[in-house]
Amino acid sequence: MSNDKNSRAGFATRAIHHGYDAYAGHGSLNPPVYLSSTYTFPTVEDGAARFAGEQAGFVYSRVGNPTTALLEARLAELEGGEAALVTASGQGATTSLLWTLLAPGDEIIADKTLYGCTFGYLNHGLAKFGVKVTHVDLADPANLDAAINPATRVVFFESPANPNMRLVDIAAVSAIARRHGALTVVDNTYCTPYLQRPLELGADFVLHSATKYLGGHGDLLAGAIVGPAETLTQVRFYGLKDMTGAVLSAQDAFLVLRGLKTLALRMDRHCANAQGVAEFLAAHPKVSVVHFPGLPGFPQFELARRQMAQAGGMIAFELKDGIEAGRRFMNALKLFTRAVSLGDAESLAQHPASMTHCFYTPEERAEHLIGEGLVRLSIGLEDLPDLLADLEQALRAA
Ligand code: 4LM
Repeated sequence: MSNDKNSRAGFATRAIHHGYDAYAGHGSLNPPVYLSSTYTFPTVEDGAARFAGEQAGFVYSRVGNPTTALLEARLAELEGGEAALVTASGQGATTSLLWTLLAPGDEIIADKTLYGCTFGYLNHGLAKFGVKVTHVDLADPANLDAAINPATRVVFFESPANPNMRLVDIAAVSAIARRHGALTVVDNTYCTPYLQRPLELGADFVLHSATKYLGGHGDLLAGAIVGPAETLTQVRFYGLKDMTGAVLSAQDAFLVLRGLKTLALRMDRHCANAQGVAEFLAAHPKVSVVHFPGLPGFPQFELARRQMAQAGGMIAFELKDGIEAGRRFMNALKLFTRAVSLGDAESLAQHPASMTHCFYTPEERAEHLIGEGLVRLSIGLEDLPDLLADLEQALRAA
């Protein structure tokens, strides 16, 4: 299928076909996995021309590989971006991009709530190298207007935020950042491009932990950055090649490509199951609060409807009897698996304050709106009645 046809096709079709022409090779239905670290040059002059960027072709897999290049083309297409760059993990995507965009003396304004290791990298990594890190509650775009200044080079956030599900109005925040000459970076891991496309709303870069929904099976680590081709070339040759070396293997790129084939199907099921679980929890007498964008009582319900195609597969909630009840509940689960990560076929439960967000101090968690009693669920692909039965028995034990 040619790329011309693909660009007019629907999301699922492009997730399965974009960028690959089986007839151009041996007719292999699946793309080949190029297990090669290095590439041969017909002559020394050809090698020099490839290194100089004057001749198309690969030189070394730390800067490019045909299998990872196919995944990059497909992700750029799905996010509606000019180009993409894949990395060995989501963390590798964040660090490779920000090491490239920021220099000492610059400021990054990040949302209050971020995945724990992103918070760690900003505050214990970037901050050590002369980059000013300022956290602002971006749920209200007016806060950005008040904080942004000539030193602000990057505005960074997740929507929904991990783990408390707060949303950021991507269009409003990107417009303010652009007006002040700052770049907007959105971590779109929770949504995937099937549910939300930040570049179409005005963001400059999208990040992913492809470990999660894009891979979809809990069997790999991967990351991706999507954005303007020129800057991503700089990220490839500086942030990735020199600074982090966080290069994705061809084998794992193949697995992400395989995951993408079922992304639309899986997301529909994750979302339907999560809606059912969220409604069940919201009606349960032992539950004090459910954070899920698909509930009419969610404080940013209208923004969710505007910005997300569906409410996603992630839920956070708290029990009326607090953190100890939350522990009893989690230990009583039989079908839900106690594990971090998200976006897998299996439903997962974890306690952010002691797991994914233990890199914040207790004071920082309070300041950054991460409740000590919060329980996070990644709703999988099982049968909804089985999930509800497990939650019911675990809540009885809580
Ligand atoms: C977790 N998350 O939450 P790698 N961005 C977001 C994430 O949730 C994560 C990363 C980046 C979890 C991992 C244990 C919004 C990770 C980092 O893990 O480096 O692929 O992605 O449970």
